[in-house]
Amino acid sequence: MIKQITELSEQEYLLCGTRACSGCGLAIAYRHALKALGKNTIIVIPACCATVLQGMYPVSSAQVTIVNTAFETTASAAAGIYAGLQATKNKHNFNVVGWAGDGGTVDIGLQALSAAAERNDNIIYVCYDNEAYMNTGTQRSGATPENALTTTTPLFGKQHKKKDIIKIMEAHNIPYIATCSPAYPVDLYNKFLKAKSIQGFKFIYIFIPCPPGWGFNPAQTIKIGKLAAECGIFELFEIINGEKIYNGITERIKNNKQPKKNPVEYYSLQMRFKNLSKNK
Ligand SMILES: Cc1ncc(C[n+]2csc(CCOP(=O)(O)OP(=O)(O)O)c2C)c(N)n1
Ligand code: SF4
Ligand SMILES: [Mg+2]
Repeated sequence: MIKQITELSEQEYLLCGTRACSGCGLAIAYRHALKALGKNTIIVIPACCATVLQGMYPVSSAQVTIVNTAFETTASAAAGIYAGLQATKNKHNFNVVGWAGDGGTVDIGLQALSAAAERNDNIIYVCYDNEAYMNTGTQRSGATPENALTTTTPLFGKQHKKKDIIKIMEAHNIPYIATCSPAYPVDLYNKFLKAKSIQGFKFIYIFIPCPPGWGFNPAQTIKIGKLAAECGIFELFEIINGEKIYNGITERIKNNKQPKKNPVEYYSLQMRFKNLSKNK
């Protein structure tokens, strides 16, 4: 575990020149997660921005083994790869990681995810949540928040509440659940390190600010990520064998060491909430 960002390894597994948009929160999170996971890692990625980010064969910005899989199969493909490594007595102690977007997790990949969690397969499953189907043009997903404008909710914003994937995963009684954000890279790095050391199914949720999809200036990715935590829209925590522990800024807010911010600034910096009035 590290205490500050200067302790991060200089070894990069995500090289410069990814195909992500400027200011992409996913690229920042992926870079730090890969530093924690290290070279002996196999990442299973379905159709999503992470596929685009890594580039097209034979060129790749990611320096670990990547298996691209069909949209609904992230967890089953990762579980199968882990089983294959075991069956062939592979000695490299690979971390097998499923890395999917919110659409690929809370909607289309949910069945395979639930099955792998129920079997307690020894993999890490990452849901990076940019709160819409971004790769195909910002369509609304189950994880899109209420009132957000998307290309499929263009007039009044989404009329339904955000699906709570953490509660769904909690119900599977898995050994480790954690939430993190590219705005808090040390916390993110440490949570991936911890997940590596735990046997069984690990679920990591990453809250990903997305400049083009949310409609904000790419220079403000970290600011938006911090504001989300500072006003309690996104919370940092771990659930270890059913016990919930708040971390960082969320722990300070919960224990009244720091006041929760008014969410008006968070909403007003994003075009997707331009329909909201300050009172709603
Ligand atoms: C079965 C299937 N349906 C639809 C698609 C088209 N598709 C590719 S990526 C994508 C959006 C993925 O959204 P999400 O999982 O949230 O990841 P993001 O693009 O936001 O990173 C869609 C709909 C597909 N590839 N396969
Ligand atoms: S659409 Fe959003 S999540 Fe996807 S690459 Fe661009 S900034 Fe990143
Ligand atoms: Mg998405």
